[in-house]
Amino acid sequence: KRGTDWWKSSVVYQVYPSSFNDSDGDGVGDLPGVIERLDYLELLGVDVVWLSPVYPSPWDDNGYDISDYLDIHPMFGTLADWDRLRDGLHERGMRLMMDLVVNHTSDEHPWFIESRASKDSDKRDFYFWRPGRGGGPPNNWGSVFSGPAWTYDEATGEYYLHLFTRRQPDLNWENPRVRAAVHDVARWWLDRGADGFRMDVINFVSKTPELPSGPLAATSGHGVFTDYAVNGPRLHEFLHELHQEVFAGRDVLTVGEMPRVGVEQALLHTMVERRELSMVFQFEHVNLDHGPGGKFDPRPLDLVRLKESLNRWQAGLGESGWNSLYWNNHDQPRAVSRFGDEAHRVESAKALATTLHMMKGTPYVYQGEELGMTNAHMADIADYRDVETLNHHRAMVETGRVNEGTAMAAVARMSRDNARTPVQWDASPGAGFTTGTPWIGINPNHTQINAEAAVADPDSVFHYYRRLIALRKEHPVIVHGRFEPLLEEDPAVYAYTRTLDGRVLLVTANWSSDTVPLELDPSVARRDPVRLIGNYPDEGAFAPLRPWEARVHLGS
Ligand code: TEU
Repeated sequence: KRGTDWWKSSVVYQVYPSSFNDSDGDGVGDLPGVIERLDYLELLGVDVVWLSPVYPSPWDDNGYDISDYLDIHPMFGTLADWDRLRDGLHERGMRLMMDLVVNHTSDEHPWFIESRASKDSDKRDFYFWRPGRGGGPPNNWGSVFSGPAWTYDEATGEYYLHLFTRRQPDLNWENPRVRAAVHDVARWWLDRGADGFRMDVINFVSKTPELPSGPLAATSGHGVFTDYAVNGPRLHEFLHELHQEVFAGRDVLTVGEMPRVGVEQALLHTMVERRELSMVFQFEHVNLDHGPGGKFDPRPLDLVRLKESLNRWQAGLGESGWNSLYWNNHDQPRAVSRFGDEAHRVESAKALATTLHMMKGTPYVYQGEELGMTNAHMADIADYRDVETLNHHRAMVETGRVNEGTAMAAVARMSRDNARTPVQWDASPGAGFTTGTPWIGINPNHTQINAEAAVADPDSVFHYYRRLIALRKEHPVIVHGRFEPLLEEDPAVYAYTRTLDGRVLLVTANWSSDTVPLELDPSVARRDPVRLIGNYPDEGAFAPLRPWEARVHLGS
């Protein structure tokens, strides 16, 4: 459906290519491997595939450090393979969204190589170069991945800024030539047939020009850059310019990844008349279980706080903005382990999916989430690959701030590698992912949890996702209905309604392993509610909810 807001009734599936499917036995997933699984994705019923970076990269941050925006990393294949993937998706009526990582490049990108070569380089102000201050960095900012956010470069005696690793220098978007270069990259992929972009930490691209030091972080000893390098003064201007220069007149889906964005800003970013983005990824709900020390200082999740947050986003963007909806991605632990309960794995995976997919917004399914894949539970730091995990583990243990056991428990619970173990296609030794040695360990539970078993089992998490996704196409109330929360203070039940043209969708889910009463007046579902989907035998809309029971009823 060209020209309409097709992305409002779409479901997006995220492929993290190095862990998705390896076609040539080198232990790393690749583009031909994705093409091999297009029938599986079509069966699931997803509409868009978001492909995490597949560009040439030295792989310091698993491809989020790009050295050539206009090619394919040889380990993934070639541009001809990309064209075949694009055609394979389009033939199936599906779309392909690329990952645009333009807050920073790799330090091996030609732009940075030229920039660092000399102070008079033509590309010098493509990046943030500053003299030191008092024998140290220009300000006190710390990197997201631990350590300082500045690295001294001997060759020209100045420091350069990197909010992530030192091999991910930040691009200077104050420079109109940088913005024009980014526009050219985006246009190139759209002209080649891409259908949109997920835009990496795109709310980091406007910084306060003076780059002032920030308040000290709780544990790192470095300053926090959030006040000066996130949601900065020219962000709306830069995004509107990008829209007008590249997206205007095209039928594209754009989603801006925005750590620390609030509802008010997200509304401004997603109101269609402001011509910025289709939607954003916000992070409030995936930061609720972070302690003062951040993600590796985890705390138990409180459902009432989760409901308050997500319900506020539903209310805030519901009428004139648009929400993305996600529990998982390649940066987050697996939802069934983090928000659900592995002791009730299948029921809780279905309950989490029901809670999310019936909300107002565009749902995102992360590879393996539709199988109820769990965290990896790797107990040895040598099994981890993620630079964020390894850096923070080192920072915790080397400083003695945290004992080894506590550090490993935090890593096992929160590491991004939990989402990056290979997709479990079958019960064979290589899980149907590879015939070689995988770049990261395969979860031993692939013998039970795998796509082959799931597709064959009508009661699997997979077929439940397939039916949830199909409901979105069948019932306009799911896409357009007004969201209204219920039982906000209930510690175990997530409940809400969606209302459109006299029809009411009642969604209830028990986020606990106890059977709990459902204290709702039957009038909330109008008359004769009919169950559309549920993960237990149907005992009616208002019967007590069994452990991790979820239900969707439609009344009118
Ligand atoms: O992530 C942004 C980001 O800050 C995440 O790293 C996440 O918030 C962090 O893991 C929380 O501890 C994007 C990409 O999704 C991520 O994979 C990259 O590592 C990062 O940017 C740098 O490109």
